[in-house]
Parts: sequence; structure tokens; C-alpha cells
Amino acid sequence: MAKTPKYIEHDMFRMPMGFSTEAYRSALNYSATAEDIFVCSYPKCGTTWLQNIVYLILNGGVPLGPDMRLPTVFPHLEEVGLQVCEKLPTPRLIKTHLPFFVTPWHLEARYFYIARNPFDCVVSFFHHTCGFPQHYDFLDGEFNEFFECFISGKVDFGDYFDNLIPWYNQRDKSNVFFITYESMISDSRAAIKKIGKFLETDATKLDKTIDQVVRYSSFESMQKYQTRWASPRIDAVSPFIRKGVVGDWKNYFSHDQAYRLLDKFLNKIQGTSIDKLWPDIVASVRHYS
Ligand code: PPS
Repeated sequence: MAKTPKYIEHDMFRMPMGFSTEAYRSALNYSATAEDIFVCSYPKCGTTWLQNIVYLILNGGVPLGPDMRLPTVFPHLEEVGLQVCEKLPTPRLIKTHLPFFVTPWHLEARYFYIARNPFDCVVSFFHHTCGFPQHYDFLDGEFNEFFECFISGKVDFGDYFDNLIPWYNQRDKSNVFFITYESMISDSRAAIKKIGKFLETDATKLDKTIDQVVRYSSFESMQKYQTRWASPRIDAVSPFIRKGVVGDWKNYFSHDQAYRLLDKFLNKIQGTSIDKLWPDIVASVRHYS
């Protein structure tokens, strides 16, 4: 029989096994403050990369030390719960995969949202789901099985589009910064400058440290220090910083899968301008054989 990933459910919201109900429920009651900086996303869309950039900019280009972990200084709200986040120094740096409507909101808090095309997202999510057996029990899982879970929205943190669309609709708010993984890949320095501006970092100061921010947030640098990005209590069997490219989906998708996901994409994004985020995606699927 085909193997599917296992999850736990909190109030009909799927989460990785091991994430506690108490932490999840308390996360929903976290009171955001004016100084908070959130990095929000659907899983596998470049969250860790953006978190590291924010951390580096605020830390003057100095990277995490060898004994430090990103999840300690920039914790995942619904994984650790409210109390851990309340104890963070100001500004509190908080990661979340919660949908917009339940993300703790403050008019003056700052919210980054990073989006990635769903085709590459599902591939990365597949590797992640195989790579954390204690969370999903999907060690030797197959892409085809995971694809079905993803396209029906039955994966942890819910349906990709239910996360993306409401956040996309907030993109013009002054306290929201919306960016795509693909734009960061095509020009990370330009992205870092914009991120710095949103963080109100003095431009002259950022000019002095930007080379270090670029260097320590590069794929090569982040791949070298894998243990810094994952929580210490987790043993991954595959690397967290895996491939870092655009278009890897073509190494996994069948023709049928590509068309089915494109169909869902086009249906879901009707009435939005989300297609402009990834202008080549429709053509590349239509030419995919
Ligand atoms: S998680 O578990 O939801 O927090 O994962 P997330 O960090 O959102 O996404 C992981 C993917 O981001 C890639 N990544 C990077 N790409 C380019 N440059 C840098 N510096 C970088 N850091 C992380 C990571 O490799 C995962 O994508 P895939 O496609 O699996 O490589």
C-alpha cells in the first residue's frame, strides 16, 4: 500500500508530528507588539533564507556564531508557543507559517512575506517531508504520493493557496513587505537593499555591511552551516539547505501533474495578479512534455 505522510491536527489544522497543541493554541493568542518583526510564509518558500538576511542586517552583517541556532534567536511561533516569543529581546524576531487571518497582528509590527512558485515549493516540501521522519514518518516516501497530498491541501500548514492569497492581498500595507524567492535568486543584493529599507536600516550603514550580508546569506555559506538553521531537537536525514534553485520541479513532475497543478493555480488565482509573480510559469508548463 502507498505510504503517505503522517501529521497531527490541531483544530483541523495539520502540523508536523511533535508540534504541541498547547504551543499552537498559545501562538494564536500571542499579542504582537509594535516592535515585532515577523517572517511569514508557506513552508519551503525561502523562510530561513529571509530570516537569516533579516538577522544579518540587524546584526551588522555578523553571522550566527558556531554554537548559535536561528530557531533560538528567530523562533517559529506555532512550534514554540507564546511564552518563548514573549521572552525574546526587542525587536522580537518571529517566524510563522500561520495563515494571515490567524497571524497575530499589530498595525505597527512589520511583516515580511516570502512566496515561491508552487511547483518548486512542492518539490522542496517533498524532500523536507522525507527528511524529518520524526515529524512525518515518510522516510522512503515517493514524490507521487506527496504530490497528491500537496495538491489536495492535505499537508502541514494547510493548502498552499490558502496561505499565499490572503497574504498577497496585504502586500500594499505599509507594514507588509512581500517578496518572491525567485526575485531573491535573481538579484539577492537588490533584495537585501529593499529588506534593509523596510527595516529602516540606515542606508550608509547598510552600504558598509552589505557585502557581508550577501556573503553570509548565500546558498554556499548557508549550506556549509546546516546545523545553524534547524532546531537542536530535530535530526534531519536530508539537508535543510538542499539545492536552492528555480525550476527543479522539471526533475520530478509528470506531464499530468504539471497540468493538474497549473489548473489549480489558474483557478485559485483568478481575480488576483499573482500570475505576474511568476510570469514564465504558465508557458513553461504548457511547453513541458
Ligand atoms: S521551512 O522548513 O519551511 O522553513 O523551509 P524554507 O526555509 O521556507 O525553505 C527551504 C528552501 O529554501 C532554500 N534556501 C535557499 N535558496 C537559495 N539561497 C539560500 N541562501 C537559501 N537558503 C535556503 C532551501 O534550499 C530550500 O529549497 P530547496 O528547493 O529544497 O533547495
